[in-house]
Amino acid sequence: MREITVAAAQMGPIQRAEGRDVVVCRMLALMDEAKGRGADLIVYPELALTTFFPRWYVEDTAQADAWFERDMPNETVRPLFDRAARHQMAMSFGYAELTPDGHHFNTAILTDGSGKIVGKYRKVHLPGHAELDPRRAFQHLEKRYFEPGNLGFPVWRNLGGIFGLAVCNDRRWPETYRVMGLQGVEMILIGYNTPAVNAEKSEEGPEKRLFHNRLSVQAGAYQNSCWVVAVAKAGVEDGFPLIGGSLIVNPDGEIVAEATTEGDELVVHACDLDATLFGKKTIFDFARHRRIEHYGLIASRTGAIPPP
Ligand code: CDV
Repeated sequence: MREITVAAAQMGPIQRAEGRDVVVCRMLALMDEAKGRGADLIVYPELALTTFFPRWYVEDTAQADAWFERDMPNETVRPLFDRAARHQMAMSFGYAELTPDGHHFNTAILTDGSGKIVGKYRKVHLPGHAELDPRRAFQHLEKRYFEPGNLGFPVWRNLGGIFGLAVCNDRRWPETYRVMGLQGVEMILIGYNTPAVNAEKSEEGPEKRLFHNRLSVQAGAYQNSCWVVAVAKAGVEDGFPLIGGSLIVNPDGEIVAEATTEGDELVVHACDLDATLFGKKTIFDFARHRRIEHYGLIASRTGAIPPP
C-alpha cells in the first residue's frame, strides 16, 4: 500500500478587484484545514491567484501583464510555500506565468513536501479565441493572453509515486492522459475554471458542463489506470458563474469524493497509489495491447478530414 492523502482545494470566486494577498489568505486557511485532515498533498485550481481574467478583453495586452507572475515563488505567494514546508505538505496550483524573455503561459506547478518546486507544466490545449468576439455571451480570450505550452506532458517522481499535471481544457483531450500514461503516471492533478454556461450555446448549462467534467476525468483515469484529482475555481466572478464539482477519481474511473458547494471547500481522500497497478498490468498493459502501427494519424493530423 502506498497511501497518500490528497486535499482537492476547491476555491470559490475571486472578483476582478480582489488582491492576491486576500486570495493567498484563503489558500492558507484551506491548507491549514487540509493539514488537520491529514493531507500529504493539496491541489488548488487553474489561475488560483486571480479572477479568471481571460473573460476580460484588454486591447493593449501589455496591460494584462498585471495578472501574470514574473517569479515563482514571489513575495506574495511566499507564505504558501513556507506554510506548506512547515506542514510537510506537497502542493500544486495554477497561475499566469510571464517569463523573463516575455512569454506568457497558463502554468501549474508541483512542489515536494519541503516547498521545493519539482514540476512545472504549461497548458497545451488553449480554448477560446484571440480577438474580441461580440457574438459570444462572454469572452474566453485564452488564445489572446497565452501561448500554447512548450513543455509537453512531463511526469515527476514525488511522494513515492509518479505525478503529472494538466490544466482545465486539457482534461477533455485523451492525448493529455495517454502521453502521461505512457510514462507510468499514477496521479494526475488538474485545475479548472469552467464557465457554467457555454458562451456559444446558451442551452448548455451547468448540468451538462458538470456531466462533461466527470465524463472526461473518469474516462482519463480509467483508460490509464491512474488517480485523477480535478479542482475547480467555482461560483460567480463579477456576474459570471463557474461550475464547481471538484472531484477525486480512482483508477477504476469511479468518483470517490466530490465537492458539494461552489465555495472554498476541501475534498479529501486517502489514495492508494498501488491501486493503479492492477489496471496497468491487465486491460491497460500498454506494452502488450497497444497497436501503434495504427495510431499514426493521432500525431500527424490535427483536424478531421472525412472521406470524399
Ligand atoms: N479554462 C478553460 O480551459 N475552460 C474551458 C472552457 C472554455 C470550456 C474548459 O475546458 O473548461
